[in-house]
Amino acid sequence: MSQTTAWSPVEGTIDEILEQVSDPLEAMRNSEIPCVIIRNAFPSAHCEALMERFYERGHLYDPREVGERTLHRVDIGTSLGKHANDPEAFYAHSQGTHELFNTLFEGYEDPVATLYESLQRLIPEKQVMVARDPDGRLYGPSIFRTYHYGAGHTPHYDSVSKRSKRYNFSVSRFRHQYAAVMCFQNSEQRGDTGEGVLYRAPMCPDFEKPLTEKRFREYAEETGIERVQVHLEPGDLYFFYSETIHEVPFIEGKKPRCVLASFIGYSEDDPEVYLWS
Ligand SMILES: O=C(O)CCC(=O)C(=O)O
Ligand SMILES: [Fe+2]
Repeated sequence: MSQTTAWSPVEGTIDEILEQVSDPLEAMRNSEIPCVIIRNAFPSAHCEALMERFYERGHLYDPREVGERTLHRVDIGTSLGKHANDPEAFYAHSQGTHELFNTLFEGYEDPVATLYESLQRLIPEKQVMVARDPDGRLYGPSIFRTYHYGAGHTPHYDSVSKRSKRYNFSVSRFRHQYAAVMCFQNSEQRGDTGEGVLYRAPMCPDFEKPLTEKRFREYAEETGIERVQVHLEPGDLYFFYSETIHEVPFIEGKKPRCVLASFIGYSEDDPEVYLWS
């Protein structure tokens, strides 16, 4: 990669991406590129139809109109972060997600399979699989996350081992963590809001203070850290190094943003690559 190239996503079909960068995961880890975007990885018409199905079957709803009527992210799937303190409940919930996903996509292509197969094609030398514990119990494979008005993520990084220190989970064995995110529905886009932002900032101790003080965005501006916003259409799938600082500026407008997302555990010298959510 030439040093003079702007820090911008490598995108296109999987073949087009691999022509430009032979080891995309390494290029992301080294901050040579922010992410790869597989355009039209999944049919956008299937995203729309599945979104309707999620509402019809009650998996998706406006959190301000249901239950406690408080704003929160609506998830379809299992989140390790939410269940980490209760591994038994986590594996039981994960099993429920596998059962749900077995029938949820009937009549359409399976977006979780698309996500896994796409990663497998990017790293053909590895075995891409659902994360599992030593007894074979599976983690949730992927999760639909729906962000309504006011929801998002402030700048952060994700690492089960380095940040969350969840050494009791098998995924902590991997040296690196990535994320795969497929757009299912965009919010009304207003400038800066509603779509993911990546900073050219693999986590380092200097960032702790601005992150905890919730002023990383200002810090990045002051110190000249590059940032890119990732513009996606339904069916586009992007991969990034989740140990680099990233955010999802809070959603505006009536229409929620919905994505399908998995984390990825990867080590250079480990033939297996685990995915979970
Ligand atoms: O939804 C996104 O674009 C990124 C969400 C996020 O922070 C993650 O997957 O780690
Ligand atoms: Fe994240």
